[in-house]
Amino acid sequence: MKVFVSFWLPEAPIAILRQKHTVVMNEEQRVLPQDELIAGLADADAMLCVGSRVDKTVLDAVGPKLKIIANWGVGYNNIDAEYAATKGIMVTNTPDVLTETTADLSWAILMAVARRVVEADKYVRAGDFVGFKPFAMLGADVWGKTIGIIGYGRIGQAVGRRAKGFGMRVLYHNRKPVADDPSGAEYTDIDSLLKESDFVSLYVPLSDETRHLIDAKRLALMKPSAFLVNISRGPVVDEQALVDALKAKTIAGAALDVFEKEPEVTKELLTMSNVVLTPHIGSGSWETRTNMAHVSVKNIIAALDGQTPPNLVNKPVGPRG
Ligand code: 8YV
Repeated sequence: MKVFVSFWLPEAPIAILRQKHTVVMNEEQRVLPQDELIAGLADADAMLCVGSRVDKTVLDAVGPKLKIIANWGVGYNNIDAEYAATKGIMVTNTPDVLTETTADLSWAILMAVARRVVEADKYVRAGDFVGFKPFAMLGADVWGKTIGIIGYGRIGQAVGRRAKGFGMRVLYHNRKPVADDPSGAEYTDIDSLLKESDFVSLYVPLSDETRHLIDAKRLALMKPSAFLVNISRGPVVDEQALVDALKAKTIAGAALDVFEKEPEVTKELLTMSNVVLTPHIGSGSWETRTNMAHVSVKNIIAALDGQTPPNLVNKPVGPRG
């Protein structure tokens, strides 16, 4: 059967697909425009979706054989999974494999903004380090502070576990309190979390409910000494409201791996030294991004063998193709 892969992926997982199926892969390092995506899907039985937007228009145009869209990523807001279900198309994602790697980057950018690592690196490279200055380039302590984690799923909890190593108090907000949570994290409402935390860190999926969850009103609840970390999805934060809060110094800084209009970044952020910016690399280690492809491949093979794929996220109506 034909599997369409929308962006180049490493050979090891793709070789497994090739043992049973014909793989047609976009070999270029570019996200395909909609017309090329539709053309690639015309006679495909499966799609391995890497960063492509699969909306109603694409789903209305796909060929009759398409059974599964295996998203390479845990977040699948790029795919209209509910609409796909009405057409009998399965949608899967890649949970678990990327949890720890994403939690690591979250800490990397949190520490970087608190301790001014990026600024300090620039300072040394510019030749400005001409003598030790005890009170230059000072940052904020991380250890012993309070971190507020919004979205306490797999990644949020992995971040919470790491916080314990820094002797921090961990607050979290989630749709529901997590049962049997061994970490000692405290469940709180979102506004109390914003008021009490020194670091506010976001791990919610993007939905109508979470779009602009962090808006001007909520930013205003944060302490002037607090930092915001976003590694979830850009539109969870009202980026202009964040710029305004940073300019007004009502918060101390931000570390962002995702952006509201990605890959566009609000210009003012680029000039702010109390902001650390990374290009959506939360899961970005070679091992993890390869393992994500292995998970997508497993889901496709199961679906094409007539089984329920392990990471199904929608409820397709009846079989297809
Ligand atoms: C992916 C991610 O790289 O898994 C996710 O949700 O954000 C990343 O790991 C991204 O989704 C690819 O578009």
